[in-house]
Amino acid sequence: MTNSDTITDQVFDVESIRKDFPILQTKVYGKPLIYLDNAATTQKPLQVLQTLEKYYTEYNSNVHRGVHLLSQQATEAYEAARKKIAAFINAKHDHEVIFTKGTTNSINLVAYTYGRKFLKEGDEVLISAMEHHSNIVPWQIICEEKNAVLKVIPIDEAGELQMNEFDKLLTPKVKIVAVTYVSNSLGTVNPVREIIAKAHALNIPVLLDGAQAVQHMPLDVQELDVDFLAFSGHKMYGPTGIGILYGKEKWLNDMPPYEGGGDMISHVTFAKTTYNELPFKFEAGTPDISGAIALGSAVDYIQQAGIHAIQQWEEELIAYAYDKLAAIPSLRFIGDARHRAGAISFLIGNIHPFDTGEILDKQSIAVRTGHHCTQPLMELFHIPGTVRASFACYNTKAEVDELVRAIEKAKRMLE
Ligand code: C6P
Repeated sequence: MTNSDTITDQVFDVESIRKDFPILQTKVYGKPLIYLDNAATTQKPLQVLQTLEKYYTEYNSNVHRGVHLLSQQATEAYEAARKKIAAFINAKHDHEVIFTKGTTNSINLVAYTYGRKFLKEGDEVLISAMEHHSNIVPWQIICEEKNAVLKVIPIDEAGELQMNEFDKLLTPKVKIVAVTYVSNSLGTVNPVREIIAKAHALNIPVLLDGAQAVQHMPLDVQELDVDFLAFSGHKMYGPTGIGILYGKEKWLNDMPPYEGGGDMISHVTFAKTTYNELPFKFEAGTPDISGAIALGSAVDYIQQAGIHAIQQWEEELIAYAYDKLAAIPSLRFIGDARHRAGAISFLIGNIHPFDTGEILDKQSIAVRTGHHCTQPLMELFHIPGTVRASFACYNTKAEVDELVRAIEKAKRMLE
């Protein structure tokens, strides 16, 4: 089954999903935890935790190295996880899926290797005003090194990309477009199909930051025809320390290696080294073996729940939350895009987001406050940060009601 399969009859039973996440039974300050910081990292289901435990208790061993049984088992499980992830995003080849440490690491890999090979003085890299620092800073570093220019697609008040400005900025000088699929701060879902089609019309590759997309909606890299996709395991019910770079075979073959070391070589002499084939060329050193295998379990978990069913449930939940939050006097949303997913950002009157966050915390509600690693975006809105509630498949409408009640209490205390 791939992501693009339409599942119309899958029932989403949030109460039974919740039973899979032991941490949701935790009490914070004596009250049940309400976890609404899922854009930062999601909680992990038992299935993922058990995979980690099984690996370390039953077949912990290094991959691609030993002839002994345990090493073979570890290698098989590691490569099976790659296959699952390739199927999940519908990659044409398994070797287009590179295990990395996470989204940040994946984007740095592309910035350094693609950038080193293809950027020249005066070339441009096009990003957007709503990027996470992880999709700004690596490009700044390589642009500085290459005397290339970083250009930024502006956004409007609603937090949507100004596509007419994108059209003007997209010239043959641009050597790569790197944009987020879903904004972690605003929840905006960007028109990535249009961006990719327009960039490809000029033979410009596109990197999508999928950190806030893959856990919320079906994503098919062949259908999108995207050149690179970066995402993190820990935001999609998997462990921290593991992530994915998908890249089209053609680009990955053309790019030089990122890090040198074990596993990424074909043959080493002091005079010259030849490199391993894909995907190993980009996986130097002992990888996060348990993390990769457990990410495979997280993908199984999402597939079993059904990504379409998850999307449908989260859309219903977010629409419910918007309606309820909109009814709170003096609450204003930061970002009001027509197409949104995952996160809702807001401010209450003149109350500093940290103060709201602290009072919510004392009522056992975990939200994130601050700039969310999107400082340039916060500057555009002339705000120090936002309060952000971000959702996962295990959240409920009752939790949204609790959030609303807690915000009203915060208002009474602070306004
Ligand atoms: N955003 C948030 O609370 P890493 O840290 O490498 O797993 O992911 C970085 C990253 C890149 N792009 C986007 C769109 C992201 O949202 C993130 C992580 C978290 O919003 C932590 S700052």
